[in-house]
Amino acid sequence: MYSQGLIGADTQTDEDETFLAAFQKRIDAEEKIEPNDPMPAGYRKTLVRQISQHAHSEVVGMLPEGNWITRAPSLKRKAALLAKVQDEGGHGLYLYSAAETLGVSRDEMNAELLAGRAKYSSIFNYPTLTWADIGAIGWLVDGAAIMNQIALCRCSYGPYSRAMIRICKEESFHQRQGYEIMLVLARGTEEQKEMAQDALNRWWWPSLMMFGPSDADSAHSDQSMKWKIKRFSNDNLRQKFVNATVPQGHFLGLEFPDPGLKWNEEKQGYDFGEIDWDEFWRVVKGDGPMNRDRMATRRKDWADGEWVREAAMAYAEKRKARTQAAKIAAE
Ligand code: BYC
Repeated sequence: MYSQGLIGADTQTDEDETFLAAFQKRIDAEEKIEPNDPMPAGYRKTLVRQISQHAHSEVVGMLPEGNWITRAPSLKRKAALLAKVQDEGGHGLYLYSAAETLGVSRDEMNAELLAGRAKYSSIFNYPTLTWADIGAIGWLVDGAAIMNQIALCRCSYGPYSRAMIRICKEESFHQRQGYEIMLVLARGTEEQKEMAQDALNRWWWPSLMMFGPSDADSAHSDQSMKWKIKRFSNDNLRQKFVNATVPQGHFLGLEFPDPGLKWNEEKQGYDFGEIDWDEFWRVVKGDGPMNRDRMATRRKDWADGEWVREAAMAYAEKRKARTQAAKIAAE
């Protein structure tokens, strides 16, 4: 995917047993790995893959909600949604910067996305049909994101873990604004309550899919947990999310679209039905309801933004020349 040259020509080979053992010792001792530290090629590659996918998810994730900025039901709602979508753009930037510390350029990551080779979260390939979807995204999608990202705050790679700490603070606000939208709708007219229920029906299963394939089918989990990039398995985080979210839905007076959902006293958690994994993989492979639309929008936005990039570069070059001239004059 990314050229080896860019992802660390200096990296030790994974066959160097002594090096691998010493590296694992640092991980086991909970030391943070920093950009200039030696690291196995596989560790670097896994981080570039995960962090760049995460950054792309934030940026593509602006699209379903951006769809409602002009139609938010009040000025207050519009301002909050605008701020949330801007935060997501900011999260993308922190994450691209964290990935850049591993030797891959932002242009290269972006090219991978626009070429359709890089993944982003499956959740953003579903449409936002009503205002209640904005509530459901905040409550469920940001709720799922936080569950996953709180664990990533303790990721062994320093720049990623530090970016996650900042991002999680903002995600908490996003989750609350979403839940509050749902609360208002659920306590509103019959029609508003139906809208809230319909949004939950459509977003529940895709939100559970955000955590990735089941542990048995997760290609990367074992190694990522050994390197403490991931702290919990996909199924473990999914279960924590279900346990935290179901009581919140019941408080809203809404029904979950899963007849298999029930409290299990023995495991002190909820049992839930089987995820439609065919749907998950279809969406991940590009055949979800909105995949083509999302990519077409990203490509158009990138092309439309060319003059902004050119102007920014011209300004930066002019400033650099002016600073240099002032320096020479002062000598
Ligand atoms: N969608 O071995 P696995 C947000 C891929 S955005 C698409 O378990 P891993 C927000 C996976 O990449 C939230 N693809 O992988 C923004 C792998 O494919 P590759 C985004 C998925 O990496 C705006 C393959 O399936 N959060 O917060 O160990 C508004 C096998 O999976 C998905 C992050 O990105 C999926 N759902 O675990 C609101 C968190 N799941 O790479 C909110 C950071 C799996 O081999 N990422 N795949 O081609 C992670 O924590 C992990 O990458 C995952 C997957 C848990 C997602």
